[in-house]
Formats: sequence, structure tokens, C-alpha cells
Amino acid sequence: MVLNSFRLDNKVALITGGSYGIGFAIARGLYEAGAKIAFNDINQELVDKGLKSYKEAGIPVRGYVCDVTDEEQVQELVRKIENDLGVIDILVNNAGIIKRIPMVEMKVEDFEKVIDVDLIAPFIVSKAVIPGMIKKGSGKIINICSMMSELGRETVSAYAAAKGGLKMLTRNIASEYGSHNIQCNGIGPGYIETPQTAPLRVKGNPFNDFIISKTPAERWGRTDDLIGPAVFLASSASDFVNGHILYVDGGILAYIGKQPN
Ligand code: NAP
Ligand code: GCO
Repeated sequence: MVLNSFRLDNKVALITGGSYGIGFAIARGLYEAGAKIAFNDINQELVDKGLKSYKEAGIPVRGYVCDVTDEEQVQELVRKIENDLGVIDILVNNAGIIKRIPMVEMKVEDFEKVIDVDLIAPFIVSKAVIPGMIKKGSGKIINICSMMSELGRETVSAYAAAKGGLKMLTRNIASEYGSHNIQCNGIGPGYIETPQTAPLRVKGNPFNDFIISKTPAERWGRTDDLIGPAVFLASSASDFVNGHILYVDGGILAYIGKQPN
């Protein structure tokens, strides 16, 4: 029964930065497919916010405070989850930040901070989780990439460098650990309605119309648009998919943009 291959029963999933937004939606989808859910966020306030949201959605979760850029905190996080729920089967490297600053005006420390969270942290968390997956004989890693894994634009140099690097880290983990039955893939969301893009969607911001003109679907993405792709890449249905970046972008990457009337 092909649909059974999309089930995640008895699997343990960690979604980093999962208090809200894309991470929260993906966690909800993995739960509905049968997984046990753990999430972390950078401080107790955000974890509490997430726990409240998950409770309101009727989703039992474990929430942990952990800064994913801190290797000691990440190793402690993995130990706690293994103790509370079991070995992590599915890792979603979702935590991320963006700083929109023209490159020549950007401080080095700002550039470094984005690289730390969006590229080095997925390395740190994957490095902590893979040994358990090797022992178990299977594992799924899903890195949340971006349109900026493929495209550049003004003011997002650090973010594009990080997300481009995350695409290649995804391919390298796939290459290095595929023989252990670990599949590492990426999801590249288009422009999605979350707090991170709220400044771009304010009424009258020309960027809002620009994105609509660049998206064949003629709409911003919704976090729910990412759930099916995430369940697919977390499940045995994708056991022979490895090193792939699945763009969930309404067609942006395929489209030159709406032609002038
Ligand atoms: P977001 O605001 O980027 O959410 C990311 C989450 O990660 C937040 O809860 C954030 O906490 C947390 N976080 C940040 N730094 C962290 C750290 N050092 N340790 C632990 N947690 C940390 O919202 P989003 O739009 O849902 O983005 C989720 C992911 O999708 C990100 O990787 C983003 O780059 C990517 N993405 C987003 C879009 C989009 O259009 N929204 C499109 C493509 C890709 P804070 O609230 O404190 O920042
Ligand atoms: C931006 C946006 C994008 C989205 C996303 C697109 O400022 O261009 O924040 O980067 O967050 O990454 O896929």
C-alpha cells in the first residue's frame, strides 16, 4: 500500500527553531503522519510560545531551549531527546535568521552571525544526530534552504551565501552518509507568509507586487504548502531520493516573470 510509505509511526523528529512559522507547520505535518515531535528554540520565551501553540493544536511535543550555534548545547539537546523520546530518526534543520543590509554597509559580525545560524548550525546539529542514525541503520535529514540557494538579490548577501552553502552541505551529507541508509535532502521554500517575510509584505511595499509577478501561482506561499514535501522527504517514500533540493516555490525558479502587457 503506497500510502503506508508516507507514514512516520514511531519515528522521532527534531525540528530546530520550531516555535512558529515553517518549522511549526512541518512539525504538525510530521506529527499527523505519526512522528513523535521535539523542537527547540533559542530561549524559554519562544519555547513556551511554541508549547502553547502546539497544545492549542492538540499536538504533544517536547520543547527544549537550545542555541543551535552552540555545539555543547546541541549535544546536550540530542542527549535529552534520546533520553525522553529515543534516537532521532528525522532532523529538520529549520532554525534560521536573515539580515537585509546592502553588502558594502554590512558589518562582518552581521555576516558571520547569519552564516553561523543558517549554515554552521545545520552542520553542528547534523554532526550531533548522524551517529545515532548510523547506529540505528537509517535516518532522514531535511535542510530548509531557500530561493537564495539559487538566486541572489539586493541586501541578502550573507543569507544567500549561507543558503547556497546549505545546498552543498546537503549534497555532501548525502554523499558521505548515504551508505548508512541516511538520506539528506533540502526543501527550498519560495516566498512564504511568515514573520520573517512580514516586512516584505506590508501594504504598498512594491516588493509584494514584485513577488506576485515572479510567481506563476500569483500568490505568496503558505506554511501549509511545505507540509506534504516535508512528510515525503521524512518518510520511506523518499528512500532513494538523496542530495535533492525540492523547491516549493509556486514556480518562481522556472519563470522569467510576468511579461509586460
Ligand atoms: P524564522 O523567523 O526564520 O524562524 C526561524 C526560527 O528559528 C525562529 O523561531 C527563530 O527564533 C529560530 N532561531 C533563530 N536563531 C536560532 C538559534 N541560534 N537557535 C535556535 N533557534 C533559532 O521564520 P520562518 O520564515 O519560518 O523560517 C524558517 C526557515 O525557513 C529559516 O531557515 C528560513 O531561512 C527559511 N525560509 C523561509 C522562507 C520564508 O519565505 N519565510 C523562505 C525560504 C526559506 P527567533 O524568533 O528568535 O529568530
Ligand atoms: C528575502 C526573503 C527571502 C525568503 C526566502 C526565499 O528577503 O528575499 O526573506 O530570502 O525568506 O529565503 O526563498
